[in-house]
Amino acid sequence: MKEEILRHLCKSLGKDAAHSSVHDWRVALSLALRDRMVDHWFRSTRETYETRAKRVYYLSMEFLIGRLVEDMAANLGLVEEARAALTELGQDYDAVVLNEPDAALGNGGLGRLAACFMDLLASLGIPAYGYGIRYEHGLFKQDFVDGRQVETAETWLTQRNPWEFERPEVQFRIGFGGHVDHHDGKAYWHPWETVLATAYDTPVVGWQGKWGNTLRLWSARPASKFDLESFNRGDYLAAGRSEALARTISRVLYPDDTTEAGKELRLKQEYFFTAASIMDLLRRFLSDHDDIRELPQYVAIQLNDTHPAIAGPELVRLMSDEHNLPMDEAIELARRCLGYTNHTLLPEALERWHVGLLGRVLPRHLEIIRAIDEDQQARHPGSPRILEHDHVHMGELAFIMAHKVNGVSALHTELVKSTVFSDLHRIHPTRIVNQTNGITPRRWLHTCNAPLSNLITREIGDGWVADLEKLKALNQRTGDREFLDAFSAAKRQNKTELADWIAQTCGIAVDPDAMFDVQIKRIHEYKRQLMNILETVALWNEMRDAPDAEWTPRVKIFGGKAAPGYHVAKQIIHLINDVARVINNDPVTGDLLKVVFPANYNVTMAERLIPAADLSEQISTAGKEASGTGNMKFALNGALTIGTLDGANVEIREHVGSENFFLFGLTAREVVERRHVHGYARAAIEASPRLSRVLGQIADGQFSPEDSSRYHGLVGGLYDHDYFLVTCDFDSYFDTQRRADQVYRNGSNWAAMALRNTASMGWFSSDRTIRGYARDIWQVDAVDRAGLEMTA
Ligand code: OX2
Repeated sequence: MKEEILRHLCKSLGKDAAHSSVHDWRVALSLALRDRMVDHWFRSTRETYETRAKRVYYLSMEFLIGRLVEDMAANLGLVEEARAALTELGQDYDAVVLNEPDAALGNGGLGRLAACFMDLLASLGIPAYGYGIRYEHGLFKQDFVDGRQVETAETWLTQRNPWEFERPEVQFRIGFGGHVDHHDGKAYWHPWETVLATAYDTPVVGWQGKWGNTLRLWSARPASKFDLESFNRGDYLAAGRSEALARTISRVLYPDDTTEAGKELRLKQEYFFTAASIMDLLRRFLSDHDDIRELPQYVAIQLNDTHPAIAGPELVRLMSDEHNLPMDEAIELARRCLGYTNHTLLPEALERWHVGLLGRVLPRHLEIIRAIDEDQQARHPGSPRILEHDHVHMGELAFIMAHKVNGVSALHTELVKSTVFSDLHRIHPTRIVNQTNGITPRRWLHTCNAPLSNLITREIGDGWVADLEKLKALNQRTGDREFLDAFSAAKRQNKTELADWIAQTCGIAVDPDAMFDVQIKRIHEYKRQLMNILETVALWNEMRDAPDAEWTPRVKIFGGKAAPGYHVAKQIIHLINDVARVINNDPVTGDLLKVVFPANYNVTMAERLIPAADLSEQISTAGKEASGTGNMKFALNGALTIGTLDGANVEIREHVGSENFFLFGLTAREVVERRHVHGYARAAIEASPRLSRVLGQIADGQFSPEDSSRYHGLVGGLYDHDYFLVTCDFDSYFDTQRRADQVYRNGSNWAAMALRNTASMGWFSSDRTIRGYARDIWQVDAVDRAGLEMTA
């Protein structure tokens, strides 16, 4: 390893060890690790070709990968070797690992799920490609200026990305606009604008390095040659115009995960990567098969939400316009290949394109969408339409073009059936299936939490890393004093490290013995960070009223970004920072209560915070969080959840036992009913002196003395249209927090409950999830290539 690192430093980077920076060492180490992956990768590809195995194609606008060095080293079993090599070379391994920028090609849960799935597809030996966009700028960087969120461009690609292989030879022409000619019963699309999609491949090797898949990300390039004539005339702008236009397409990730955004450019991005992926997979299929009718036997395409839903019409276009299949046959064949995962019920996140826009950008696809709509009507008269009120409904399109549609938790799946797709569900009663999300235990316990991971391995061996259900054995230790102490000590160590980091990055001293209460996720009204900060103020009030009472010291930790155009979410961020400033400087409460909000939450920060959390905040309005995956990561790392009956919380509670979960709040059904009660929010506020007091303080400017009216709108909004029922759940949330305080004060009981959480999380491994997709949707075999035991 040492020699390989030195060789890369010298031969690949052209650097002399004596004059190399930590960046150079990191790139050299990454290249050395990548070398070790390549053999597995080639072998896997060869085997897939030889056995003509069915391949899975996972199409996603987002892959929230984070850092890769540790992940790759861990999967290859090379962490110790890499550490030793760098140490011998006089380098600090941890600093080298920390030098890597996060690949933030995603907004949140949806993108991180895609990244966890890539790990599992490789670990289970399922031949698969992840397809997405190689954004030049991933999710924006967040700073706080006077408590306000300020966004700047993220620049992960200004440094060399050592993991990828550029494939300039893999290129597809992607058209936009123009017109369609019809003659002799055939359609000919003449696009007005064309860009090239070029591939960049990152090998993804699974646990123990036995199988390798590919993450293929597309970058846009100009299709026309550089305009030398303009350049020679001195018109440099004109010379570079087509290049600039093309590049825009893969330049930025939309910083928006739940609202419709970006219109034309976003539609072009979606078509760009989807079309390139479909063309690529068809080319691969046809290199080995003659009859396109066999496609569904060899190809499963999963649509990660509706963003790639244009895959249906694109497949139909290629099969009918270029391979001369009749349209109805093409539709049926495409359907047998496609699966669609729905990740949200929020109406603003269900994509709809105006027919004017879609017809302008993709004229042939609009015709095909009409044909699909008619085909559906002919087969199922009265079916919901794809085209309605001058809009193309991408959810309906994805549903109709998929042979299976899945929700991401049991509750969410039932709501998909009974709300957004109720009519389609009646027509296609077997199409909707549930696949509750999962997380990769490699990254989210084994790699990110060494103290706990080592303790578990000492106790039950290391089989749990490949088969998380083995953690069940820990249930026998919940009465074992010595083991519980060791379990608590591991948590304490993580908390101490986090406290040091908080002191360094935020300048706030926190006590590792206080309860670390963490809410990290995108800032959104439905996720109710607002309720959390209101509860913080209420607690602060009561501590100040009786500072000598028996309190459980708390550190409230927040992390998350707001979409730049989402005004209310940005106000919530501002409020949290304003409240933090006041509380953190209050000598009366001192160490009893601190509020910490480190800027620029990302995967790396999650890996730091989750192992150190005591309490996991999963407090969304019931019925709104499709699943959540952070909730699983916390419980696996021995945090107790305070949460509503929403998304996967429901299943987590079933697995860990209701006595080991702090439940509060209205159910999804009660939420819907409550909204029908006239003036429900005002009534709830008036019935709660505690909440009224807090809202009064915020509205009066107690936390924003420099601008006392800053939160009038936010507070007024709660009185008038508290759609997410912060006011209605507030008291029950507050009381449940106090129950958590009490249990925490009795440390041993808390530790036993936390251990039950860790021990019961096996089911939430994405092993189980991917096996479910493989069996119920893709019809592919999960081969036990990585030595994993079959659990499904
Ligand atoms: C998220 C959902 O909000 C979250 O509940 C879920 O766990 C995650 O997807 C993975 O399934 N954008 N992000 C999501 O949905 C959309 C749309």
